Amino acid sequence: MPAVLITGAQWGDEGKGRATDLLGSRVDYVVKFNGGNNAGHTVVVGEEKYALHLLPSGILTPGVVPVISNGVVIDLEVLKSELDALGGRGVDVSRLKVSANAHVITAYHRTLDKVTERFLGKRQIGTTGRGIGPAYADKINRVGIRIQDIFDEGILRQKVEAALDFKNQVLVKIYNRRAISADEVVEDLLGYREMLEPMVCDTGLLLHEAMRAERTVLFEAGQATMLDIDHGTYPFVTSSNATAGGASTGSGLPPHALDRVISVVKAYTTRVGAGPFPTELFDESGDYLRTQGFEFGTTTGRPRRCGWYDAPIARYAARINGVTDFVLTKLDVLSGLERIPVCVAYDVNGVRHDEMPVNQSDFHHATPIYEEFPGWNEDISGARRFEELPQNAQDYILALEAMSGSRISAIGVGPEREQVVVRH
Ligand code: 2SA
Ligand code: GDP
Ligand code: MG
Repeated sequence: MPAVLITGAQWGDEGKGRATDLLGSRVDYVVKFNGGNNAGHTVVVGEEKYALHLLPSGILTPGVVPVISNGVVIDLEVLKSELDALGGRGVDVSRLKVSANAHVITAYHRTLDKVTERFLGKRQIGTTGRGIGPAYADKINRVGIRIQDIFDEGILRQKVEAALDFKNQVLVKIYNRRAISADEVVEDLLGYREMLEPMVCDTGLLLHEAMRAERTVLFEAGQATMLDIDHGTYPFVTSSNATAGGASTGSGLPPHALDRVISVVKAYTTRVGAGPFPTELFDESGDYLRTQGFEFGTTTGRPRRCGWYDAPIARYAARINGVTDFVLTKLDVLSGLERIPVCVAYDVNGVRHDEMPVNQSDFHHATPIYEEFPGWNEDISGARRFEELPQNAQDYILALEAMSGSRISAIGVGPEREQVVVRH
């Protein structure tokens, strides 16, 4: 398996960090190609729990080369503190490579993210407040600052001044905030030169050479299909491509490089932030999933919205990403439920939709059509083979597999490394 992608099928937090870690010992490079420190990927290794934001989860596996490629937006303060924290816990972080073409998140992006959300009031997206959207907006607007600019002070100053020109007018005149000083931003960025020096390179070339040498490259997406800027529930999305296509533009490897596309899907559904969510539960079942599954944001600590499994969403993810395998996580969280509803289609104003409606307001008004499956009471966290799962759990998995558009190759039965049932 020379190049493999892992992405989320739903609205994030499906357990991508955990799935990446599962493959860790079989890969040579792990590439983060989109997003930034809005992500929160949790990996549990024995007694140790790691919450990774900007760094790819592969950094935890000895020998793996972690790569932050061109599609990522980097908050250098966060990069430094994550590296220091991991280093302090004995993780070797010296192999990290960072693309010279990745864009940086600066103080003004963080400020703009927060003030814009406040300004939107009831219409807010519910962002993580990390400056992600404003940094990508600058990239697309061609006023972004790239990692390579930090190594040329003259260019850096020019670019920061150009980027702040308009923003300061908006901050002062519209948001009634103080203007941001270009000098302060430049000084701050220059302060990271020494840290960056040994890591920065042409990661596109690095990965190209890795592929030629038949090394295994794993792409780890931040966020998920339904949060993708093009294919998600726009505008309630993040500002990057979290789907398979993003791995190519976000890394510089050609689209045909991918051999296997793994989509991580939770045995139920969660979402943080605003936006449509047809199977969302507002009753005690939702509280049950939140409590049993400990559904709180890894980055912000926000309670996640919870609902039942949505098969049209899984089918959509299978189609958009070209999924070859699903990893179904958190099956153990469903233990103890008498009946488990699964959304098989939607009703939109009396019309049945078997696929995700293309029209966003239809999706906002979609009512799930449920099929119910009998639950199980057994503790399944010790199961390691499919046959060791209770019959009803096996039937639930097979039913999801039949309606989700690809095979389910592994099943998470607990957060720890070995708590998994591998089928293929
Ligand atoms: P942003 O900050 O601009 O990317 O926010 C835009 C939308 O994307 C959602 N988003 C996420 N959804 C799930 N998990 C994410 N990572 C953290 C986690 C989130 C947290 O692992 O739990 O801690 O709150 C993530 N990052 C972005 C976000 O909620 C907005 O809907
Ligand atoms: P990511 O953003 O997709 O990497 O997911 P997060 O780390 O934000 O959230 C997933 C959470 O579920 C983490 O706390 C994981 O430790 C946990 N987790 C992953 N797989 C399983 C599983 O199979 N069972 C249980 N109970 N927890 C899991
Ligand atoms: Mg997460």
